[in-house]
Amino acid sequence: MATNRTFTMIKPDAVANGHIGAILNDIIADGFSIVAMKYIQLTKKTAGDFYAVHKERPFYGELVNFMTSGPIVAAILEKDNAVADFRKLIGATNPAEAAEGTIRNKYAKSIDANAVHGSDSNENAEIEGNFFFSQFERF
Ligand code: DGI
Repeated sequence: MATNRTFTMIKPDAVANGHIGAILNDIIADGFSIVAMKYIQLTKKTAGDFYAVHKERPFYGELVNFMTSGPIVAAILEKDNAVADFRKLIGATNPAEAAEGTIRNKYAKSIDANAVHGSDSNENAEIEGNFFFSQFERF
């Protein structure tokens, strides 16, 4: 399997609840290495652009409000089969349906405040990583 990259955010709920360290630990323990990382608060414009694919969904406004409600950690991660393995590590979108031991099962409370983002394809991983990081910010 080829080594590739995925993009993640530790969302405002997980940051506010003090889970940054535990989540990074789980990510590293699962074999991912950190290629880029930053601690920032999204603006409405940035969050709106990032989630533009969901613009027509009923929860779009709620999603943008939530994602701008506090700081996040954004990161690019590397591992063999990174996109699929990371989706497995974080679990289902709705934490009530996330498998035991997954990050969303352990640290998330609701479908909107679901602790972490993980890219859903190699193509989106590339687009999302480029959205947040310049070539001088990745290693
Ligand atoms: O790829 P995922 O993050 O697992 O899920 P997604 O791409 O379908 O949705 C992106 C985010 O939008 C998700 O992490 C949380 C939010 N979301 C998805 N479905 C709902 C939702 N938020 C609310 N309030 N209600 C939903 O049904």
